[in-house]
Formats: sequence, C-alpha cells, structure tokens
Amino acid sequence: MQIEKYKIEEHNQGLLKEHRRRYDFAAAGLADAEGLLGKLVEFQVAIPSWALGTGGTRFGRFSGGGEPRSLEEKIGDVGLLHALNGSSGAISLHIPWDIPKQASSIRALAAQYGLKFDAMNSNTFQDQPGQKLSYKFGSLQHVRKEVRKQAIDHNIEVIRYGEELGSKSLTVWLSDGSCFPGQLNFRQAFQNTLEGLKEIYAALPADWKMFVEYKAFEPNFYSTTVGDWGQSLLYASKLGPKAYTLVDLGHHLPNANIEQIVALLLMEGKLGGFHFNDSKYGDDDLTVGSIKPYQLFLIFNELVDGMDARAMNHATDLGWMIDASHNVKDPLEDLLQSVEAIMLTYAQALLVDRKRLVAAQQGNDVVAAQELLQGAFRTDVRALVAEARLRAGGALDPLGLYRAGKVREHLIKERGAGTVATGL
Ligand code: LRH
Ligand code: MN
Repeated sequence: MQIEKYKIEEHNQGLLKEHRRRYDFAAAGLADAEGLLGKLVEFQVAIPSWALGTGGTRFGRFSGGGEPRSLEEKIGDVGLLHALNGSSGAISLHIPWDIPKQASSIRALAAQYGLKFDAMNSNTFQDQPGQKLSYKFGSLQHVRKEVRKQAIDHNIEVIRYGEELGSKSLTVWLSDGSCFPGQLNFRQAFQNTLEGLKEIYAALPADWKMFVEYKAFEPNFYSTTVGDWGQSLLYASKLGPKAYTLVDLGHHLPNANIEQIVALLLMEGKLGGFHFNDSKYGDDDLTVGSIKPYQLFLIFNELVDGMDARAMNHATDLGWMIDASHNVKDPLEDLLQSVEAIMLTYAQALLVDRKRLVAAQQGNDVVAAQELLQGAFRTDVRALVAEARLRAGGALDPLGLYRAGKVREHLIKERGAGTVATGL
C-alpha cells in the first residue's frame, strides 16, 4: 500500500498554519536555521528488513496482522515509511531471511520508492533447513574447520547478494561464545574467528566496509567471542582499513558509558555505524529514545563533536541503522517513532554551542558545561524536524497520517490477519 503525494499535501495543508507559527518561533532562536535544516534533510536512517513484522520472545509472539509476505512487500512498507517522513531512504537486508531472488528487479523496485540498500547482514546464529553442519557450538569460532568454512562461505555469498543490490557494507554479528566455564578456549576461539573474518575481509570489494558488531551476552550466557567494544576494535584493527566496529545500543552491560565508547571509536577512526534501539535491562530492542533519551542525546553529542573533528560527512560517513523488535506495537508505527527520535536527537546535538563548551571544559566550569548540554537537550526541536520533513516532501505528522489513512487496516485487508514476516 502506498500513500499518494496528494494525500500528503492535503494532510500538510491542514497543519501548515500551526506549523509555520511553531517553526518561525523555533528558527528565530537559531544562528543558522538553514544550515541545520540542510543537515536534517540529508540525514537518512536505514530500516531493518527483519523488523517489519511483529517480534516475539521465547514466551510468545502476538501478530498484529498485515505483515509483509515477501521482500517486495517489505520494500513497499519501507517505501511507505520514507514517503511519510523523508528520512528512511534505505533498507538493510538480512540473509537468508530476505534473499533477493531477482536482484535487478528488487533493485528497481527499491529505486521506485527512493530507497538504497544499506549494510547486508549475514546469519550464522541459526541452522537453516538442509544446512549440512550446525552452528550450535558457534560458527567462525567453531573447533571444526568445516563448520568455520561453511560460515565463511555464507558471509561471502551475502557480499555477492549485496554487490548485486548496490550495498556497500557487510555487518557480521556472531552469536558465538559459551554458556559454561571450561566450555571454550577463549584464545583459540579468538584466533579461529579472526582467521575466518580475514577470509571474509579478503572477499570484500575495494569500496566496501565490514562492520564487526559486538554484544555482551545472549544467546550465550557465559562468554561472547565478540563481546564488547574492545574485542570488536581488536578484530577490526587486525583486519585492516575496511573493517570497523558497529555499536548496537542494546549490546552493552548495564550502565556502560556508551557515549564515551563512541567518542573513542570515532577518535580511532574505527566507528563504522549503529544499530539504534533502546533498552532498560538487556537487548530489549525497544523504540529508539523510549527509555533513555538523554543517553541517546549524549551519544549524538559525541558523534557531532567527533565527526566534525574529523571533517566527516554526517549523513554518509557512518552507517545509521535501526535494529528493533516490536512485541506490542504496530511495526510501522514503532519505526516511525524511532526515526523521529533519531532526527530530534541529532537536531538537538547540532544546537550545542561547541566553542562555549570547549571554553567551559578548559575552565573546569562543570556547571556551565552541563548547562550547555542540557540546554540543547531541553530545546523543543520538533518544528525544525517537521520543517525538514516538509522540505523533503514528507508529512508534517507521519504517525497522524499513517493512522488517519488506516494503513494497517488496508494491509490486513490486502495481506490477511495471519501473515508472518521473515525475521526475528
Ligand atoms: C543481534 C542483532 C544483530 C542482528 C540481529 C537481528 O542481537 O542485534 O544485529 O543480526 O540482532
Ligand atoms: Mn544489532
């Protein structure tokens, strides 16, 4: 289902007067409103193909109906999100959940919606039907060479699919690890994994990147072979210039200072990108900014500071991706909320007066430094983000139009109430 342009314009007409009042007030207080808007319009967030259906846990899964039945329908759903907010201009595929049977037609279909293909994701954390060797005891870390080879071959196959689609990066998340002390030789597991990643790295096209995603625990609950930023950085440094770390916000131990991790990885030139979500306890994969919005702001504050220090292009030099799972919300509404949270937080981070912040830090004026950050975080930037959407041809109120357009009802009528999308 698509939302026609005229419906978006009609929707905006009804909200324009109030929006203008709010925008003029918000822009009046800014030194360079046009500059900020330009950055917001350029900034695109990739939508995970595996999060367009209802997620679940081992205790249950409660489908909301109308879920996409094919990669084509998934691209349609992301196209709808992008039409509504103008900031979801890419889709990140997971193989084999979303194998592009006819890459050229899939690529053409995505282009129709203005979508690009962001990082490809491999999967050696599940055994597929008919798979020769099991990943029960890991993949690249596995004690048996033939299991490691099977995992290496799969990752290279994923790169080949990505090349056909115009993707430029591969994300490798390994569930490898152990559940009990004594089960694993940590050094051997590291060496096996590094050898495997080297073979995958060697298969990367010249202009590709490899993202090594770390995670503290789950599905292994004693050790994880790529368990934290330090281990991921170790692999990425030993692999070479095309290898980077990937920060999934939910993959840290409680109270980890993620903004400091981000600052240091960026300083080292080894930060590749993000899987945005939020969490209160573990890898909860909740809506971005729904639990710890100030932490998200502090992360974007370090990103803007660190990227400007390296003269990086905010929109294109890092991988901006969502990785979430929707157990109780409509997946498309949840994703609209997540993209909105990212755009609002990026806008607030752009408001920080960095010259005055440096002066406060140099003067050990702790209060002034905190006031500068919290001042930006407490600034209502919703009208600025809405104006960027308007200029990108999107809706002033994406969620409002999604609901007024009864999109989910249409999708259920079109696809049925019991369809199940591939993914988590
Ligand atoms: C692992 C992870 C990884 C994906 C998977 C769907 O927790 O974050 O990025 O492959 O979720
Ligand atoms: Mn992830």
